[in-house]
Amino acid sequence: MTMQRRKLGWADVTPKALYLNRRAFISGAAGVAMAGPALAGSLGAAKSALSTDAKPNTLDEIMGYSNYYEFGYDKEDPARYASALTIDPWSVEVDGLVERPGRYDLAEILRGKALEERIYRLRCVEAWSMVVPWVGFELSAFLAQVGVQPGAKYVAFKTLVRPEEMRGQRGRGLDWPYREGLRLDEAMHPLTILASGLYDEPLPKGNGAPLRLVVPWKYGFKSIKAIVKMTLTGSQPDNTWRMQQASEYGFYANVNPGVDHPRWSQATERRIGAGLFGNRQPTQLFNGYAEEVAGLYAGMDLAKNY
Ligand SMILES: Nc1nc2c(c(=O)[nH]1)N[C@H]1C(S)=C(S)[C@@H](COP(=O)(O)O)O[C@H]1N2
Ligand SMILES: [Mo]
Repeated sequence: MTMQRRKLGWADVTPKALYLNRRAFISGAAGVAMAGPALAGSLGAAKSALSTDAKPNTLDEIMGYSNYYEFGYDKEDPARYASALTIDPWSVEVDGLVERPGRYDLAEILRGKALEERIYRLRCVEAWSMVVPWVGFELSAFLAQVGVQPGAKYVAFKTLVRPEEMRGQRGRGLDWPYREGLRLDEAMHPLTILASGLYDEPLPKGNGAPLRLVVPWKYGFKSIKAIVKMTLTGSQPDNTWRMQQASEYGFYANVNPGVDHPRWSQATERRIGAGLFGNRQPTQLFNGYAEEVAGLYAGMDLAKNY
């Protein structure tokens, strides 16, 4: 994005799965691939009608081409370096306009939540895309657990800061912690999930373990990883890429083929893993979820509120 220091090259076009030490970031994934239904997966997530029927990218494609600046700027960095992260114990601090503020440990957050497989399209603002079979639960279920007060209009999220384990945080880089936010109605939408799994296994560290946001109709940067804090607030929170370059990255970040990034077109996208040629496809308004979410933005100027 803004921080990118080089032009797109072959490294961007060819996911470097062969470079990756799969054992470093996947536990048991090979078993999933080979075992078939009887042994597949460990989470037993229910299928969801909200999943796309598009074919998911492979685990290697998903893990081998990723943005997670806490581990570096390169697409391969999360797969190379995220194994250094400790994710147990983990808790999320919840404050602001909530009935039950406090520190919720991961077990408390997951307790009683029906895990579902949500196969979603993911569209990065950089104009590449994937299809990802996440496992998670609706953010609205967690918001019900903490109790949203009437004055709350937004949810703000923060990622862990731990430079000892997140090598990308040692230099200057972004203004840590990575921050994101949603309007409350966006946060409550059934498509918006907290993901704790991928391919029916616990979420890999490089994908934002143990808990990340997924908002499939928005550019990928909204889907914040490794969440440690949520704040319910009355005013629009900061978000990292908007703070970095507000003329290029907004708060809403709804996928929109008709609103170009100042430096590139958003009309088409490159599907990771689709091969080198003929792999550009038209970008869909709201990433194909217009039927579900367009109503949230009725009357809004989408070019102004990018
Ligand atoms: N904490 C944190 N969350 C993050 C990012 C990041 O750098 N740090 N990158 C974002 C961007 S730009 C994208 S495209 C998605 C990528 O998610 P994926 O690894 O599942 O493809 O994560 C988003 N969430
Ligand atoms: Mo992105």
